[in-house]
Amino acid sequence: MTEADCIFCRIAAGTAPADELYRDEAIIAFRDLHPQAPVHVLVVPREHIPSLLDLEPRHAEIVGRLHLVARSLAERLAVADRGYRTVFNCGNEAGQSVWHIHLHLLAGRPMGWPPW
Ligand code: DGP
Repeated sequence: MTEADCIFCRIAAGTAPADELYRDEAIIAFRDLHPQAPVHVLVVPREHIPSLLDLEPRHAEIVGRLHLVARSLAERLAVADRGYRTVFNCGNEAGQSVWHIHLHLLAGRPMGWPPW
């Protein structure tokens, strides 16, 4: 998969559509196309990092910032007080289907545990 083929790179570049909620120089966030909860947002680094297995020490700040953006969106979308879940899926058995890391922000319904 090249960056030109990556749907999240295309959304970040503005060449594919998305219901965008946040954008800065390093991060974008947009609503998931197949929402699994009333609020389901993907928080995505603009850099093409295929999976958590590809993280390097230099990514420490951006990974931290993904969580700060998720928290800020949870507050903006008025779900922070009730509770929300953040998830990275890594690899096939975890259900990763888009090979560009993304933090799921899910909220708006009770969440079970463990996830299936
Ligand atoms: P994961 O399975 O963890 O790799 O999550 C990928 C998510 O991305 C999945 O919930 C569906 C979503 N998704 C896939 N393609 C698109 C797209 O083109 N636009 C948007 N907004 N979401 C997408």
